[in-house]
Amino acid sequence: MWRIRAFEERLAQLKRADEVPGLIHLSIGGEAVAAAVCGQLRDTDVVYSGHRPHGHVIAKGAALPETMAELMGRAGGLCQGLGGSMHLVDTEHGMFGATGVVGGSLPLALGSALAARMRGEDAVAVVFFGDGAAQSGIFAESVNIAVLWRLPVILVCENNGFAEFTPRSAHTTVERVSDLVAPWAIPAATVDGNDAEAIWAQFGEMLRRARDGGGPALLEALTHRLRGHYEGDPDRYREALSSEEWQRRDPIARLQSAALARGWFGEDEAKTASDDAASTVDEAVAWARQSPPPTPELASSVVYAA
Ligand SMILES: Cc1ncc(C[n+]2csc(CCOP(=O)(O)OP(=O)(O)O)c2C)c(N)n1
Ligand SMILES: [Mg+2]
Repeated sequence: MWRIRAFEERLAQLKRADEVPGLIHLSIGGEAVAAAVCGQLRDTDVVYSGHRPHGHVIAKGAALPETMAELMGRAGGLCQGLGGSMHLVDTEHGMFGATGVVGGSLPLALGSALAARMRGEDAVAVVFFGDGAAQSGIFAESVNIAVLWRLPVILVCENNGFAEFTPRSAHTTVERVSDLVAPWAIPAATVDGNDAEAIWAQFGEMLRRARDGGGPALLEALTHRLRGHYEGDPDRYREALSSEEWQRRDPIARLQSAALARGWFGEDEAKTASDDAASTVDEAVAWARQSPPPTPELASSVVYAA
């Protein structure tokens, strides 16, 4: 969570300095979901994401230098600089893809789950999507097939209450995304998405079940995006959180104080770990900056024309 936070805070600065091309959507405030879900997965488990993918990619184990280089459009990036923020892929660590097509990853995760089943492997596929994506038709179609074929796939909805600039109440009268799967009677739960331990426990149960052939599940994590929809969004459509409220909700501060209270680590170790996260990000930026942009030859080598 520290690494994701440090990475994205740095990314916001780089965006303002015009060192990062294209739109970027940050997950600052929602790190607990990525960490508590991906922290329980193996490299052979597959993850899909959407347009807010950085936390998922980092939590799934992608190297920070290559991830940063991809965001900066450099040839050393995860996708040789040809993808950028919304197309981060790292198959070595089971990060099979992000997409700017809202809801577009849902059926892809079903495909990976089906592939694992056909190969006789116990791998599980996980797809992260937003409350807005849950409003697309492909959501219901995907749940239907996942249940019908009892696929090892877990749908993780990060419900931050907004789709771009529109609150959920303007899209639907159904408050909880977890209620949307009621007709299929699969395990579905809503948890506090800023409580890493609660997510860990709930997701862990769903993961064990899916790995053992129990089929799909849906986890809804209620969270909050601290930044605008995209970096540069004037964010005038919602009230800003007070700093006290943010302190109360901040998933990192919450887990850290729980960990300190239980003696998992001391203040000094916490400070060292958070400083280490910041210096790892500094190194990633330095590495990305020395990586050249993709050549026209590279770009044309990956274009297919019939
Ligand atoms: C198919 C499709 N329709 C519309 C858009 C425009 N769009 C980009 S982000 C977004 C909102 C997504 O909301 P949500 O799924 O809740 O994710 P969040 O941004 O809140 O993380 C929309 C509608 C898109 N990218 N793709
Ligand atoms: Mg949303």
